[in-house]
Amino acid sequence: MTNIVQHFQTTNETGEIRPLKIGHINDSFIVESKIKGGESYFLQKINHHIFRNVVGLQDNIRLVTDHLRVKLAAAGESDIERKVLRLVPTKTGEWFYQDAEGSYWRMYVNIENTHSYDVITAELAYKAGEAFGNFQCMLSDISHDQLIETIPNFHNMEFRLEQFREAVRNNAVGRVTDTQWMIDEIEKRAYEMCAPERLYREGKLPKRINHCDTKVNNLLFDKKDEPICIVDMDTVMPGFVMSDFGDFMRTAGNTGKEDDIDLNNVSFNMAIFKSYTKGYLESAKAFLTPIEIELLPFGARLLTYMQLTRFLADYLNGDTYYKINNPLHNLQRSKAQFKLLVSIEENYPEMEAFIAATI
Ligand code: GN1
Ligand code: MG
Repeated sequence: MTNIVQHFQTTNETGEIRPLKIGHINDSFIVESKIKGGESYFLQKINHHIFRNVVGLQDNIRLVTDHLRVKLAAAGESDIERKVLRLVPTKTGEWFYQDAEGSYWRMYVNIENTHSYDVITAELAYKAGEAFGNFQCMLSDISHDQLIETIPNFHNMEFRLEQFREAVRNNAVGRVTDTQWMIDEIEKRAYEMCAPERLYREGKLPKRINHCDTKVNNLLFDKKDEPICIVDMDTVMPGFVMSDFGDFMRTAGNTGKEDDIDLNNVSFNMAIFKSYTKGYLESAKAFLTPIEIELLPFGARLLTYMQLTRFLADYLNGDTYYKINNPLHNLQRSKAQFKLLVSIEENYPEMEAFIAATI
């Protein structure tokens, strides 16, 4: 591993290299400095079977992080190096390094003395809402053609359903019979869940630059529990704002874990929804259209449904996409997402009423 690190423009001698157990796609490591107090780094092996255009991916990240730095400076913010990720170039001036085996590596400066949450309080959810609203706001003037879709059609529900149906048709590892009940539940909701794509085609719903992976733990907090930096920029691309809103709800609003074995733990937490929505609308209301605000609760349903569809498709395909801990992991994830979806559906009228009363 030191072998890899030496190709990057680090400012100090490399100390310990620790693997991190985060994410379902890339492999991540912390590279400590040998000398105490020196800069540490966040090293990642990019899964290039999933992110096929690594050059485009890294260009996106560079463009977005540079843009955020300019925006924060213009707003008079201090401590900008802790508020935006900084890519470390290789010694030959590139934004990634490809090793002899063909693997792609990238490095960021590690933002120290920060933490993230898998479970969050309502108070922190309010701050998180403001932070993600600001993030979208700062990116709103990047023109869409400057960014590539690092994974084409990433949050396109029609496309995800096509992939899902193909997985059902192929039945590659014979898992369809046992999961037919969940396949039916997905199909029952399929037409409704594609409504945003139809609204987009009709010109009624815009796309904006989104983060597209707003899991609660992709927001770093500082020692005072203030949001400091949004991380994991792999999927920043145009999409519906309800997607980012919805993915935060799917993760932070879940009283259980994404892959909880005990489904009794899984339900939707309305207090988190209310606080996050308040914070988010405070920073995002100025640029959102009425239909975008109205559809925010739909986003919570959509992203949970989409994740269910993606996990189950992967289970049916024989676990080719997400990292798994055990052979039933994707099934377990699917069941937990389905339970959450049902709970969101039960709370949906109250969510809509809350939005209507807030605006
Ligand atoms: C993947 O690897 P990670 O945790 O950043 C996935 C997201 C899913 C998420 C589910 C590129 O994100 O879309 O929502 O797992 N990322 C990709 O936890 O597919
Ligand atoms: Mg991610």
